[in-house]
Amino acid sequence: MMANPFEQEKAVEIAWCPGCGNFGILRALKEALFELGYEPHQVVLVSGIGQAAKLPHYLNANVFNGLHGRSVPVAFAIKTVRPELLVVAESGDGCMYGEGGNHFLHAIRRNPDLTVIVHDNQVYGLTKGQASPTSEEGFVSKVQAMGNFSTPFNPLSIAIAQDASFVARGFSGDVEGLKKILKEALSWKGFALVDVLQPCVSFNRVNTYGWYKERVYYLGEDHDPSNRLQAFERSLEWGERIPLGIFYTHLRPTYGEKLYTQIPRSHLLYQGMLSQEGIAREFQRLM
Ligand SMILES: Cc1ncc(C[n+]2csc(CCOP(=O)(O)OP(=O)(O)O)c2C)c(N)n1
Ligand code: SF4
Repeated sequence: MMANPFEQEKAVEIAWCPGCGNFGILRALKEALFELGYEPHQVVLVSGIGQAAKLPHYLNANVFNGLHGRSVPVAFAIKTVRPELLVVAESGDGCMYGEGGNHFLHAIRRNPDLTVIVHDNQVYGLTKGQASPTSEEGFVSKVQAMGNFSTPFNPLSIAIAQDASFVARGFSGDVEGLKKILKEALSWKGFALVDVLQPCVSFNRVNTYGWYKERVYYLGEDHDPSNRLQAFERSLEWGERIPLGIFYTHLRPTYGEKLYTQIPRSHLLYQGMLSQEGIAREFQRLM
């Protein structure tokens, strides 16, 4: 069997704690990219800051690791000027929904052709355990010592309400199931969100592998992802039972498709100006 080109040739020391849910996401993503037939040079992974944001360091592909919360706008820009690349924005729930929350909302509206993978461990892992936007009410941390009193952000409901093109949830404790969802998301044309339940074994002692395994189930044949109200209803389900799978899909024109009907790709902005000399020349002309 052919070796997976996304595996790194030289082993890199992985900074995650043993047993961290991030390992399952890394494996599912590497296998999904390989099974879809991508080559590393065709793929760009963009992340922000946090434990989750280290993922692109651990596989063989193009990487941009930038500011906290800024993976989506950077990925959006890359996809706009290089639409032939597969662009994935990924980060933790804090990075994507907290620091990057405004970018997340507005990207959904514009529908760029991106896959957005969120490692949702319901905690700030890198900074050692503060409550994140998705932490449950009552979650106790060193900062929220008497329990978190904020209502958790529901990324799926928000994305469906905003008519995101593809909305799914996976669980990093089921790598095969997650890989299947990722393959659908990576093949989707438009903004594809995959929120991944990712146990943080060091700082979240509530939402553990066991806690999830007792609760998660996959949406069945009776779920129709084109039915927005049904998808919204399922997205509100949390507690005794937690649904996984593809909640909502709505194929609609992407940002790139709309942009290139207004500005052909042959325009200066998207050709000569992409070189440093071209940008300098155009700048001089406009001054
Ligand atoms: C603008 C800004 N605010 C705060 C920080 C400090 N900081 C670094 S990582 C982090 C939390 C990361 O949590 P999350 O995105 O959930 O990822 P995880 O580490 O849990 O994977 C914070 C608050 C920062 N680097 N930049
Ligand atoms: S602190 Fe949590 S999220 Fe970070 S590597 Fe350890 S287990 Fe994973």
